[in-house]
Amino acid sequence: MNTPPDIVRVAYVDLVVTDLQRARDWWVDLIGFHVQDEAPGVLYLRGYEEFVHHSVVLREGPIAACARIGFRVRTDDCLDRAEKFFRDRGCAVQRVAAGATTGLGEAVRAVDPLGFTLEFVHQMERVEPLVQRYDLRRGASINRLDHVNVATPSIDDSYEVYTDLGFGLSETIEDTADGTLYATWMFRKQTVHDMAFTMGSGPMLHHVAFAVPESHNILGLADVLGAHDQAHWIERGPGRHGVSNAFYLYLRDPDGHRIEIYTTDYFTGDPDHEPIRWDVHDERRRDFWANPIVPTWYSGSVPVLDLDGNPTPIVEQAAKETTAAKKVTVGADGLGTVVDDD
Ligand code: 4SX
Ligand code: FE2
Repeated sequence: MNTPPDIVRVAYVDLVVTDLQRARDWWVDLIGFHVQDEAPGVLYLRGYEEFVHHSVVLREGPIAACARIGFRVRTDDCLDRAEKFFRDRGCAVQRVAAGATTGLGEAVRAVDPLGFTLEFVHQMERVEPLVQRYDLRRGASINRLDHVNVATPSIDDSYEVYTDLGFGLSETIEDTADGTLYATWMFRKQTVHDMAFTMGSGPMLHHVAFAVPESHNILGLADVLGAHDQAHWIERGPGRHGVSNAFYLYLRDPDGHRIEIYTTDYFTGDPDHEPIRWDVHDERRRDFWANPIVPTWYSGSVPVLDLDGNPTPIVEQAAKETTAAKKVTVGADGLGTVVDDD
């Protein structure tokens, strides 16, 4: 087996939106992203704790979709390693010249065995630090891209591929009785995750999560959305996750892209770090206060594009976490109740 590329972190997403002005009003004015750069039909955004050109590209196009998920690699050699890693697995691979995306050096694009288009890059343009520009922060006070969560019908396959790519496992949701894996959280940087895999029809993008300084930034955003009569953008939360222990809020943008505002998970960098395994019947797994999860959160995801920019066909999901979980629910009072399957 060849050496995989040394991935530093998930670094950016390239998303298609159907109305760029509408997306700008939402992402920049309401949620609080910083506009680093723009050109006709495209917007480059970052958070206030990011020192490189962008963590989000929004491009205007015909359907809401995820064009690719970007990873920063440690050295230029890692581009060859990425190319070989995916070619050896029979995946479609493309080399892209520096500057193909503003702010990025030479890149390797590959469709992983699950159907997700990934991009690997070493060189990213460094830009002016904004960490202490408190005068510019607004909305949720976005700091940085934290992770990308994708929906796929085979969590087992994603676990295998991303383990080979050098990812560690921080947490799982599984049926401890029959061994079915419903979700995994996997990391390269020393947090709970860079990538999470959620059982669902796929390949599809489930959400993109951004770290903010503290839980009060999340509560503050929810209050501001309420005050502007814009609370309908909230899909789930605010709440405390079981998995990851992070404080969270999920929003859907005007195109249906799901954004998570996320803060204060934990360090995973010790060499003997061990995964935390949640049983799928534990109602605290996704919301530690056992608040019910809205059904749209499990189903709504957006298509991903292949290397030619065409939507990738979707395969139906294999098993339903919600159905498994409904057999026994544990209320906020800690008492278990039996509920019918849906
Ligand atoms: O819903 S979960 O508590 O399982 C969860 C979902 C934990 C961490 C995340 O980032 C997430 O999106
Ligand atoms: Fe998340």
